[in-house]
Amino acid sequence: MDQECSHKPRTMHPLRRWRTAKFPAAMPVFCALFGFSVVLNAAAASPAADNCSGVAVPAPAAQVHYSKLAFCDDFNSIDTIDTTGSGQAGFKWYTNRPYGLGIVASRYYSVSGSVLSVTDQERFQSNRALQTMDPVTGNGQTFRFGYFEARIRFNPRLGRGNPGWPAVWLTSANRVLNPNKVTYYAELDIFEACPNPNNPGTYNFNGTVHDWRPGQDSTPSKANEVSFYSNRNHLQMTPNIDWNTWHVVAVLWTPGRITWYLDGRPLMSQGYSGRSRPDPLPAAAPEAANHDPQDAFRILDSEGPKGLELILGSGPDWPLYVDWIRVWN
Ligand SMILES: [Ca+2]
Repeated sequence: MDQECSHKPRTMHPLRRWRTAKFPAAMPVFCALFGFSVVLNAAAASPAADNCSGVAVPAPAAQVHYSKLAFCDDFNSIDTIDTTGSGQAGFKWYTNRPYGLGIVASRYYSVSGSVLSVTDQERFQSNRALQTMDPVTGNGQTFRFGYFEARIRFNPRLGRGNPGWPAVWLTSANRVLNPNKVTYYAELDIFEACPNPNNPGTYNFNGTVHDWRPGQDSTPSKANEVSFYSNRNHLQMTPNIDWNTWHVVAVLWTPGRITWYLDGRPLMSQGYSGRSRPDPLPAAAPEAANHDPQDAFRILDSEGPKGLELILGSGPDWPLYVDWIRVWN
């Protein structure tokens, strides 16, 4: 199921423990330069260019009455980013990262022409550059349910051999704030660029929900290892999509159901419930084989008091460009 995406390094990395949050062991997820800054600075001041106010509720959100714009960044200023890693309240994005990753240096992200660019440092760490919650202070915004949408683009040619990949995703705030205590948590990947092995240079749409649990192995070295379930239809072939042009990737998350969208078109959906098995059934990592999938993914809805934080990231020297990002609930 997952072998279509085989970008993942095969060797075990010393930082794997925290990386499992993004690089599931058995899920080789895998899966431009903006030259108008002067013009767009002016454009950004006009109401027509404001992608955070007066915006019509997108249809998938309207259908479930998620009509409140709970979060939005049009990236007209760097001021929404906590560039110093202060952790103070009032920012939309935080640069201090959890799991000992430290602060992402400012050269790995920028805002220009109403567009955010994010990469990762040369020694790849994670597809995690900016997040909506500071991992130390807990300040910032987190989410439970909603319609999450981001207008993005990236240059597929830069992905060759790259250890990372453009990613728009959410993970447990509880886990981030208490990494040594929380071993059962959820991750919801809105979009990950997954290379198409049959057509190098093209990227597929990878959207996944993870149910992370303590491993079954009781040996000390694996005591904290997590198992996971992932929906079986997480990878959607999008060979004709030119990722150099803008596309809107999105997820609608309602209690018991997640549906992924590309440019307003539903791609796939995952249902879950405590009363019946998830539909479709989850795929399991080998170490998760003994878990009963009946309750898989329910952790998503019952995640701690804060829910999930939203994260943007990519690989080294492989910018993910984000025009805007919104959350409706
Ligand atoms: Ca913008």
